[in-house]
Amino acid sequence: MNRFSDARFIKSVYRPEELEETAAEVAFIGRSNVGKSTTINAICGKKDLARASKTPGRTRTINVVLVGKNKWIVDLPGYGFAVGPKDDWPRLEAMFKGYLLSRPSLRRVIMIVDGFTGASQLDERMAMWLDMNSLPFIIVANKCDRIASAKQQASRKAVADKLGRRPEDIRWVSAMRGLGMSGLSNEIADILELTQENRSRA
Ligand SMILES: Nc1nc2c(ncn2[C@@H]2O[C@H](COP(=O)(O)OP(=O)(O)OP(=O)(O)O)[C@@H](O)[C@H]2O)c(=O)[nH]1
Ligand SMILES: [Mg+2]
Repeated sequence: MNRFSDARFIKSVYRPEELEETAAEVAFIGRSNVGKSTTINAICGKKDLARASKTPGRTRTINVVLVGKNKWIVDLPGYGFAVGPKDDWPRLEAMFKGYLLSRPSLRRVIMIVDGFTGASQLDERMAMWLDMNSLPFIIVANKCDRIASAKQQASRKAVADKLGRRPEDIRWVSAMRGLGMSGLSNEIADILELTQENRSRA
């Protein structure tokens, strides 16, 4: 049974200081439009927990999904897309870096990259920043449904090379089509130590 079946959206905040302590949490980061919200929805098997949209830069707040007793999946704004007022990104960046640096119970950062267009320089910089700050992260390459099967291996290697990882360390998924999602869901449930008894209703 899906260990995320009781997941529900609980709140959006602008400031990390507004968040209480948790038992465990994971946070999703990645370029705007890469599929963070879609991936969270797919993991939880629900459609609208985290709002997904065609408009890049839609997620502007820290969004919290409760997935177990005092356990969260956190959806953060995407980086690398200038929308709204010109000076908006520094504010968003301060918010999300502030969040990442202030959570003792943050078990893992889930960094989503676009498997089709490849990892960007911004992704590379973010990976370096996470390493510099000793924040453990896993890399998920999404949108693999867009890649012809003959090109899968080369794409995988390109993403891994760019981010200084081995190809086998990258989780390759399509959140939209569900490919690779049960493995990723299980991995995240394990990271959060979710059990049936320990779901959000409990
Ligand atoms: N082909 C394909 N499209 C996808 C996949 N996952 C997400 N998308 C599409 O990509 C677009 C952006 O998805 P979101 O989940 O809103 O992306 P996000 O990373 O949350 O975006 P921001 O909140 O703006 O940072 C939507 O149109 C999705 O339908 C996938 O696996 N394959
Ligand atoms: Mg989003």
